[in-house]
Amino acid sequence: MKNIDANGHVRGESLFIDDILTKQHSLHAVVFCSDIAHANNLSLDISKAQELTGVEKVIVAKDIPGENQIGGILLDEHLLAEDEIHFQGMPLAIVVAESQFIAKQARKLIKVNYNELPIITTAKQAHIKKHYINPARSFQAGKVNEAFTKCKYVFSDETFSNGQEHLYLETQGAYAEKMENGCIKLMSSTQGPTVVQRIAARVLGVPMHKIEVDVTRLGGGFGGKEDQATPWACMVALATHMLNKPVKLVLDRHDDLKMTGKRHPYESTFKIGLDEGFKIKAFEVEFLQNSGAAADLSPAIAERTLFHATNSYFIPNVKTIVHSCKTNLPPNTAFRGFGGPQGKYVIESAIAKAATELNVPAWKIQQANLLQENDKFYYGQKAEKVEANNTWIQLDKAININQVEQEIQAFNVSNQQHKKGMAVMPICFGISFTNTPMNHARALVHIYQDGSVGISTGAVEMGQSVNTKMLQVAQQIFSINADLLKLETTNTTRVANTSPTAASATADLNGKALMKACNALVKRLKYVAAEELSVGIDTIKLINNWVYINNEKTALNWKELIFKAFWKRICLTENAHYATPIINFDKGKEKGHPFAYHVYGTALIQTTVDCLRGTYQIDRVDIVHDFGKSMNLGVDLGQVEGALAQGVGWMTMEEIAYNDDGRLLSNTLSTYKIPDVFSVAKEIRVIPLETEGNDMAILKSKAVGEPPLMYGIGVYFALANAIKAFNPDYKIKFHSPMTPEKVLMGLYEETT
Ligand code: MTE
Ligand code: LUZ
Ligand code: MOS
Repeated sequence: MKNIDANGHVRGESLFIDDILTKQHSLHAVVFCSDIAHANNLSLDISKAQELTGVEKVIVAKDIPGENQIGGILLDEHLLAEDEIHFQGMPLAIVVAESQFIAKQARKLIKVNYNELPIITTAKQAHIKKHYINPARSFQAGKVNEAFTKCKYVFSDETFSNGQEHLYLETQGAYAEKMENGCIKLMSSTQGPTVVQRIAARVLGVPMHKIEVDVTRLGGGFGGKEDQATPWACMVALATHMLNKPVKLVLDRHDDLKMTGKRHPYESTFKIGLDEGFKIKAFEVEFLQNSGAAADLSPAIAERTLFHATNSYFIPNVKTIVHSCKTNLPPNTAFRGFGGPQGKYVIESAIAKAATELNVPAWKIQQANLLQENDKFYYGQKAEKVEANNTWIQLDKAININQVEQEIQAFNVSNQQHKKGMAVMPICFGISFTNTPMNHARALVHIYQDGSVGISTGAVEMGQSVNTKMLQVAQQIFSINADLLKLETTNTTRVANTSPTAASATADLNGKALMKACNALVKRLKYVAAEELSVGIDTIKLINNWVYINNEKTALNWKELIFKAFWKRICLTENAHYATPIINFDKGKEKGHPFAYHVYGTALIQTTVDCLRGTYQIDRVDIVHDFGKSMNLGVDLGQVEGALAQGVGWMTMEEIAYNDDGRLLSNTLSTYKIPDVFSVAKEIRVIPLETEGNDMAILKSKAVGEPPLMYGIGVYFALANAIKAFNPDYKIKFHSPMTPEKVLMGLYEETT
């Protein structure tokens, strides 16, 4: 099935927040934010702004009727600053006016006074001062210290991976309308409608039933709207509540870049120990997560970093610890991979370090340590249906790794200005929210009396085509034409208490709930058909819009069956609930079975560096990816390619820069470079691994949203290898992104 949004998107007819036709008397809000990163004794003079013609109100913290608190995991974040400012871009006031233009004019008239305080911008500075969000988490297995003493080789080093801007095409935004009895309807570009509902209710001091959240679709989220769509929705809710008029707030790109958190930068130190056969026997890491000024989702992200610290490898003795370091940056947040990429970057750096020191190709160490069936992950889960080796072997069959290496060596011998480098990148990513209680979903299905169907789930469409997948699930079970099916908006009054669309698990969770609802309806309809046709219920089948008795088509079709059922007063609506079975995790012991299953894959990346300029290109990426039995290969290939491009951007060119004052320097698209069509790989080949699939995945089609981003990590090491081919003095530094500037310096660095 084609992506059901394709036509609307191409024709520009799909609706996003800024496309909603505002009602008469609608107002427009802009956010006045802090220009400095840390201060107290804040006072605002809003009088000049209030006086400007067309301004309805300048809203500040003391206007909030409920709690000025938007924290999710920890209650540590104000919607609007009270006495203290914690980061540059922190919202201080909301200006509401007849037009966005007037609101922006008024914003310039606000005067602010404060007492500036010293700031912290890096995780390491915070760590030294023991400035943390919450207590550290540590996982371990085996006996690490003892194991290191027995290792033939032990290496250690430091790594840094930078943040990443989500750069969803649609910036953050929301629109609020006041309904009767003090109720508010919010249209929000959020991955978490229930998060928005819960926090908006808290801010207004009303029960959740007074807030309805409706989401049509997002122009991209990538994790950036899992938690951080909430403040803007709360702001319009607040403004509507106070002013009794509809209010719209859509951040312009500059405000969005400045005010929102990003992927967490990590500074880490590792120690890796190997035996003479290059088996990794011990691994130890200390992760310093730069969490920013408030918790947001940082503790959960830190946890997933620990889960993925060993990537696709089996290591018997492991000890990891993560500190969520509190700094004066905007609170960093979920971003595709959710701390997993940061964890994997470190183990891959450790392997690259060992490979350099031992003068063997890294891929030989990688291959020697791949996870095998029934190995235990170091957090206790037994590895089942492991595809680490399979994807590696299939890749090697499709493109002989050894041969590629030799061709590259031959090329490098005979070329001076250009050098090539390759790297293999295996991935292993756990599917489920690591917080077990979040793994549930619901679906609501109405069959209307004319036979058409309306489907509601808790899934939010954000480009990943989850709506198409939901439609496919229903179509398969009802066995009717797709044009009879419609995906409704995601709305908290139809499907309540939802987990956000995240963790790549949305299609699994909501799809399974939808499947249950559809199956229950089919059972009811079969009963009607059996009665109508005077046969046993077990003989009835619904196939391609028709009722069959065993394999014989009857004269009864879907529409007539529905109409008959309606007149028989049969309920044509069903609501179903799904909660992932089996999973559990004991946070006391830090052991358990947190994931429904894992997604595997292996990529081979080839790059060429221009050794005069430091510029480079990715020649090709070959991937064998474990889709299970993909229910929509077009969609899933799109996810792999998009995620790869995003991973490549993170590892090569996207350079978030804050100055010592905590001011974002990369605050425009001229100073923050993301991959375009010229910088993605010249050739990408994605080969689906042939497997039986996994019953915990929807229709055996494995989750695909986040895992392939981590193939991009291989590009860092492929480039480092190309530099090494030109400059034998080059010492690989594990400091991403590998920008052309860094490549150039590496090409010409000398041993000191
Ligand atoms: N694909 C598109 N086009 N746009 C997005 O915002 N978000 C990614 C991924 N793919 C995203 C995307 C992230 S971060 C996640 S968690 C998953 O989609 C969420 O959707 P799923 O659970 O349906 O895979
Ligand atoms: N969000 C979350 C996530 O709340 N928990 C998770 O485990 C997770 N994993 C990936 C992406 N978002
Ligand atoms: Mo994705 S980081 O789980 O929104």
